[in-house]
Amino acid sequence: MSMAGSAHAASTLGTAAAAQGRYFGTAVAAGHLSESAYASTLDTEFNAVTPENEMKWDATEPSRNSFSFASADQIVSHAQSQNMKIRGHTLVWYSQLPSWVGGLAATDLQTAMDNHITQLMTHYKGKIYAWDVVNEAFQDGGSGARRSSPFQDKLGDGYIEHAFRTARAADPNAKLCYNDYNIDGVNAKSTAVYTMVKDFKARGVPIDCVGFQGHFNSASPVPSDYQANLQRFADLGVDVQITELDVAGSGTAQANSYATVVRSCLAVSRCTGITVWGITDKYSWRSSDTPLLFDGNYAKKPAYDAVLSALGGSGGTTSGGTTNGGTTNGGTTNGGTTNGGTTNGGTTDGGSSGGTSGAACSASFGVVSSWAGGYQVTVTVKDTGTAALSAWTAAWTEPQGETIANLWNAVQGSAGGQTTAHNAAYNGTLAPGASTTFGFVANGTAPQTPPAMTCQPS
Ligand code: 9MR
Repeated sequence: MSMAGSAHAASTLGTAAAAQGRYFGTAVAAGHLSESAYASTLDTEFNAVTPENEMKWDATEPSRNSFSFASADQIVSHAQSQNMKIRGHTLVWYSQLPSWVGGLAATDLQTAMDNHITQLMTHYKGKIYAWDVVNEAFQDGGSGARRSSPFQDKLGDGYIEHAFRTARAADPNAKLCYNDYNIDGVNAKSTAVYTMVKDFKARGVPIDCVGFQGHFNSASPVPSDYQANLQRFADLGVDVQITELDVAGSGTAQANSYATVVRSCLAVSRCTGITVWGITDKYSWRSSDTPLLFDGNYAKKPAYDAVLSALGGSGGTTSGGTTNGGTTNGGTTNGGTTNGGTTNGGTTDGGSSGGTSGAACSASFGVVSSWAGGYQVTVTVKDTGTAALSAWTAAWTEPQGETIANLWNAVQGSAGGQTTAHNAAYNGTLAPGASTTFGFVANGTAPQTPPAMTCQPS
């Protein structure tokens, strides 16, 4: 594709995040969608949504086996019409739980929990990017213990993994997340969650992601080990997402906290996206803290500019910022799991294709999307030998003058004047014939002919 003029950075949160292979979402309340400023800010700036309350148990199954989806459906169809990702929030949570659930005896409670998960996930099957399967199951403070709830108290620790297994069966294509607050830094609570996720991964319990809510204020600021904490979870082989971000405050301090969160997410290749917990301060769950990116009149705050700039975009309040800067990828990409929309691609085998004796692999390059000044690539690495691989390194030559802005699901390096990508801790192992992917965003022009890529099984 040709694009006249100089390269423009993306000028909305969603397009800027997409250029980094991420989504930028917001919590949405169905009741506000009819307000034009609310809907237009949503549609212009964001490319993902989370229903703020409409998918919770009290909203969707107020009495047993009687499901009401109207409000959540409204958000889902709005999001779909705008090509937005949808996070499902939430299936199993101690709060906003109708009293009939707490009144059930253990066996019946298990049946009701399974039914609730299955009914919701079936109703929205194929439409949800990620579900918060279990929310806030751990206690605050230093104990690392599970929080008391009807589920915990009657079903025991095993209810969480049971919920995840039930969820996987109901919609195998949705990412399954555990979501919590006060787990943003390394602390006793986050370590308890970490230990659970590690155990799930070791035992094959299906879990794909951890949601870090990110409700910050002066008593609970963005921790200094925020990025390191996200990374330690990512290193377990799960995606991480910032799911309910808001920062009490105003001005530069608030802006800097937001920027730190965005930069930390971008620095962690498996951090697939950020969701703020509302659009405008006037509808925030803690409105008096003015914690969001738009004020009560939908004016962009300094925090908005800081986020856009940290995402690599430009054109916030200072420069008008209403044009789209030539971005063409419409915000449908995401880090590490991109598929579809490949405009060109090619494979160059490191060995030869199909069943080379011993260890061998290939790397194939596919452009997922491109915009003025940048493009996103997914590389598929395949074990083309007869032996299993425990590591791989892909190598290619970046076109002169181009740089990689961000690379995920592999570790970037260089050797012999080429760019290299070595497997991450969690995707080095490949059986013969199996493949995995990594991705990157480059500053430059998407090549018409894919560059030659080599792959070494080490
Ligand atoms: O923002 C939500 C607010 O409108 C509800 O009244 C509240 C009730 O519990 O839940 C808020 O959302 C919560 C989210 O579902 C889970 N993490 C904490 C959020 C803020 O309380």
